[in-house]
Amino acid sequence: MGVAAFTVSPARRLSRVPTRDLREWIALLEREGELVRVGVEVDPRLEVTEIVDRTVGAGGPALLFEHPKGSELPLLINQFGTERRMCLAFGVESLDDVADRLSEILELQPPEGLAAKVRGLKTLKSIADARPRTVKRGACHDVVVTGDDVDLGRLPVQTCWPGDGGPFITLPAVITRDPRTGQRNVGMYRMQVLGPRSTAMHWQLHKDGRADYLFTEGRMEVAVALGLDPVSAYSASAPLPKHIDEFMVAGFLLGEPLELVKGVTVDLEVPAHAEIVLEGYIDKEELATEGPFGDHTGFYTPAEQFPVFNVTAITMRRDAIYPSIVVGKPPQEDEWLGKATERIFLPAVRMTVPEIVDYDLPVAGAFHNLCIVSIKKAFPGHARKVMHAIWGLGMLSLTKAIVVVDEHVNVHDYQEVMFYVGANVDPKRDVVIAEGPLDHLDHAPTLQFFGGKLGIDATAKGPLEGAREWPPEIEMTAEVRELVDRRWAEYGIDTVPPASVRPIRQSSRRLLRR
Ligand SMILES: Cc1cc2nc3c(=O)[nH]c(=O)nc-3n(C[C@H](O)[C@H](O)[C@H](O)COP(=O)(O)O)c2cc1C
Ligand SMILES: [Mn+2]
Repeated sequence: MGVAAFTVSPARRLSRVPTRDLREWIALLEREGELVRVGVEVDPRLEVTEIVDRTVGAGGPALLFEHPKGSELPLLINQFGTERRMCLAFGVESLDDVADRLSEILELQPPEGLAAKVRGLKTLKSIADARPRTVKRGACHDVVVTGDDVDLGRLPVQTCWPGDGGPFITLPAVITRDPRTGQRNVGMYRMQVLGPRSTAMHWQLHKDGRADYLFTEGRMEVAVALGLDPVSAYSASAPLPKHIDEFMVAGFLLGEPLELVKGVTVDLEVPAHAEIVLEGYIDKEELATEGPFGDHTGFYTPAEQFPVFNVTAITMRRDAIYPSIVVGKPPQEDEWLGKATERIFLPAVRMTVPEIVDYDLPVAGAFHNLCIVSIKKAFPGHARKVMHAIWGLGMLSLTKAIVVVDEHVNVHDYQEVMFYVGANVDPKRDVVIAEGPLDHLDHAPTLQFFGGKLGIDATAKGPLEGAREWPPEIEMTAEVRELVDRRWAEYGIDTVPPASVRPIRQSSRRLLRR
């Protein structure tokens, strides 16, 4: 990013300031009619999952279980389960507004005129102000339990699915440091509770936390924050490049720096406002069997060896609230965390591959199984170029299948995409089979981590790609559509609503939807 370059686009106003901690967030959800308190005792073993599964499926509210069986701490779940709540979390009208804020930074251009210069400086300041701030005291240290008094059994940790290997902490922000550079990483990696003072640490093969672990000799310190403001919690799940501190991005998205405090038994900083913090260490050679776990793939991930996290301290706010999430057969609550990432990262994807117009990672494809991408096609083989770019781009490199369509196709309309896959594809000419890295959790490939990739070029083809003359698509003229719009009432056909005047390309979309 060039420091000398400034943005010229107007600074996008957030519709409201995002909330600063979990309690403010719960209060906001409650004011917005987006939260239900469940007063009766409910078992975090399976029962919570079944309730949440039904609630998520119905587009229902966040749930605060005030009396989870066997624990004093209330359990918050489904805080992210709808698009509206995800937007409330970021304080925006639409998730694309968050992307717009990021693209202001990514697309920094030399300013023209004073107003643009001032806006550019504001943008730069917002980056400078995003770095976390260390403070002396944090509410997360209201209660401190160390050594043998540590008992993870006090937390209402869910056993989510009947075949799970045990209870799993499912919504943690795991904080580590790169031993070579000291740079912080924050990742969301589930943690199976193995005993009162130990858990497994499920950082998968391609993740930054795992890289920090692999670079460490001997013992590494780890801190885990539970119960953050929703933007910071989201940031732990964001697929950022390794050298970028997730808490810095959270600060940028929040519009003010995150406040961190030094841990009580580790030399790591944790968010001062966290409801609960687990501190401890991982010894390089100490592994344990993790899983099985009912995963976001919709299948049980089989047991595998992962490092053991030994807990040296639990610190909490007074009356701490424990956050949880259930993953499983999609759609689940994590659908909207994934969609937020899809929207927020579009500008970054387009910075590297500017011919990309839009993309969609279908929830049913568990995000890594399928990517639909629309492009401004400019030359023969362009769709293939974009496929290979995606297979080389950050975490998108794990994508198994890619469908490429022309720019006018709405990638979020799967019916429309199917139409072009059917109509525009000669399987012999337009299908690419490649190989590459695959998601850690993908059970289908012959080998774990590595296997086949599928690319489908559903763009219109030209003669240089071996196609015959491409026929025109059927469209009604704008004049006749306007005429029919005008005269609609005269026809007396009440049951079918008249089409408003649409851009040419969208008329076929409407027909397809029927
Ligand atoms: C609810 C939820 C649970 C997740 N669980 C895991 C997990 O157990 N292991 C893992 O490697 N990634 C998991 N992820 C994905 C990571 O959080 C994501 O890849 C993130 O970018 C990792 O951070 P990193 O890029 O700094 O490694 C999960 C994501 C969500 C939303
Ligand atoms: Mn990271």
